[in-house]
Amino acid sequence: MNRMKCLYLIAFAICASVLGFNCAVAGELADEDGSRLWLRGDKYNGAEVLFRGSMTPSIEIALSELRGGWRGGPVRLELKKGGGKESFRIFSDKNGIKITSAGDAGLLYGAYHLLRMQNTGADMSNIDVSEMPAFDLRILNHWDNPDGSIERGYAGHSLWRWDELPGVVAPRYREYARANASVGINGAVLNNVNASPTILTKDNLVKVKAIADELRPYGVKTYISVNFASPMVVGCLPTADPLDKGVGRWWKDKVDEIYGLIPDFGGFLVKANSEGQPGPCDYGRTHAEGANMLAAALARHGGIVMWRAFVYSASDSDRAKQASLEFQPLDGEFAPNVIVQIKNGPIDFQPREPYSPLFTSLEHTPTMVEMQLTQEYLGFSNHLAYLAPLWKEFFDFVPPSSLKGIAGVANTGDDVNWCGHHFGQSNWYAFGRMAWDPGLTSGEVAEEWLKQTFCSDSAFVTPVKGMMLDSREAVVDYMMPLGLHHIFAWGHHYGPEPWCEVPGARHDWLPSYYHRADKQGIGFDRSVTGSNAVSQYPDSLCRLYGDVSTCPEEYLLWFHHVPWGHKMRSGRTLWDELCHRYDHGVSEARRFQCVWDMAEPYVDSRRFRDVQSKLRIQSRDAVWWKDACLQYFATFSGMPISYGIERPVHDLDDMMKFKLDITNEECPESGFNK
Ligand code: GCV
Repeated sequence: MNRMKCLYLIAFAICASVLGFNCAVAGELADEDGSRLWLRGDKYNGAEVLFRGSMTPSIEIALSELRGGWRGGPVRLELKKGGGKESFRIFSDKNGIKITSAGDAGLLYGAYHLLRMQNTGADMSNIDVSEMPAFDLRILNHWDNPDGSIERGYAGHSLWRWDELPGVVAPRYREYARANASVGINGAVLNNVNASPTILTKDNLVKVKAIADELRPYGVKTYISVNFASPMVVGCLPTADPLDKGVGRWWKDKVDEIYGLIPDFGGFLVKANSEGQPGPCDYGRTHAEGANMLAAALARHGGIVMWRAFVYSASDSDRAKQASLEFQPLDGEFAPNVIVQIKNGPIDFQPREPYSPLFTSLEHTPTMVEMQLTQEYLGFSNHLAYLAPLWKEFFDFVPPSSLKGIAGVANTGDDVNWCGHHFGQSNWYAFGRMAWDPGLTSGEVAEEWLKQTFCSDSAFVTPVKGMMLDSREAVVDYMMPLGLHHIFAWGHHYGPEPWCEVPGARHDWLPSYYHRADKQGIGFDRSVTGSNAVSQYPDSLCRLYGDVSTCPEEYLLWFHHVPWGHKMRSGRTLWDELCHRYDHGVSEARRFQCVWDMAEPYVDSRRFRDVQSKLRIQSRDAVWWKDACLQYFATFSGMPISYGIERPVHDLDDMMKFKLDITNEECPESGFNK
């Protein structure tokens, strides 16, 4: 191909994408079910794509993706020495575009990056882009059970069809791997952290191998969660004591067996001595002793242990302090291939939490953060909550460079659109993009996702992106504003039950433990005169959070028990501010409905209607939250619901009697809806 023709084709590709040719005129859009995610580029099959060198399955995929999707001039892929195996450079020279990397994974990521630039209308004149991932470990954690259910999964059943494997290997495994690779996710923990020991039986390991074989060409490593008592349950040993020689040997043999099947196996994720799971503390051993025993078995093969710090034994009356109290004294005691995996906040994936102080107090221990994509506490797959702003908020406190990796509890299932809500896909997408480059803004990522998933017309992208960016804050406002947390219903984490009392239940599983509303005020006093959780933060934050007059209002009721009449920055009393925040959350949910309705000309009618009906549920749920919380808290404040806001439409008594009939693995069709 001559140079002019090549430049012409590049120019055509740029113009076409800038003009947003993937948006048809209103009325001409064919229905889509969302199964193609953000990878909707139509097959073109005309691109000249060259590679010279030893072919690998990943490079074959890179070539085929480019041949199918690239609409510009020739592209050459080249392996070169030096640099990270996942890093890449894309640049243009007189022969067209070149992608170079030291590894085949890097070439694959480079191919997806080039396609993303094309499909989002990026400026590709004089292209010269060098990219390297911020974290080595960019892993999805699936809480999938052997019976096909998913703990806190709201998008159908598990992707993994354990009953059919290894004989039948579903095509969705590759589609899943492809989606991950396209955003740079390089690992998947296949099973629930509440792990069944049976994952380690020979029969099941062969199934794990079958999945690993599908994920590998896309650069996605396979990991599994293991149950600490496996030597007893699977190996019939009398103990699982990590210092017992027989136990160590059992794990070593098991690990050897795994690597015999899966030579590039990633390692184990472990939830130990947490919520009833077995662990080293059952034998008087520490978390470090438990983790290091597994690490020794894995180290010879280059495997790692991701050891979760999600523990809350009653070492202190404040649950928010317990993980730090248990793990901080172990700082420096973990083997080099152990990474302590810490949830972003000190409690449990609430709509808003301050960061977990373990991130700044573990100075000699590799750590990784665990985020939750599945919306266990943010309206399941019914509510639109774009989570990138939540993750960015975390990175404002915990620099990515201080972390080894990032894990996301997956929101995928076997629903046709993967995530239950079309906009749930944006969290999967954003997780991958931010794990690669946490410096991207939430808006940049939302825009990329919208352009590829729906349409690039700015009349669509600008308002819908605005809605996404405001969505998480709206959820905070209508569920738990000003630092309130964990006031969910007992049987599920979907709707409000701030009044919930269950005789004999752990106090720290009940909403009243968290909101502490009484006649004087509301909120959990974690200041120095309260539980003193503030002291777990560095001095400057300890002072900031510990003083009611300087504490950021978004964390106010997290750190303080505040009188109802307390003057807020707005000039309102705390009670009035609470009323206004709840009301604002409701009006935001309603505004999102308007934004979406106006987007109708740009979206196929199937996906338009799907999202429209979810937004209706979200608005109704927002009113439910507002009416329930405000009327219940009014019984303590003794104050009327601020007159400037919408009046309650539900009776407190009705809401208190209402029980949503769902299990933890279902997404309800609606909430309280009288
Ligand atoms: C996998 C919360 C969830 C549990 C989850 C646990 C964890 O408690 O409600 O379903 O269990 O966190 O992260 O281990």
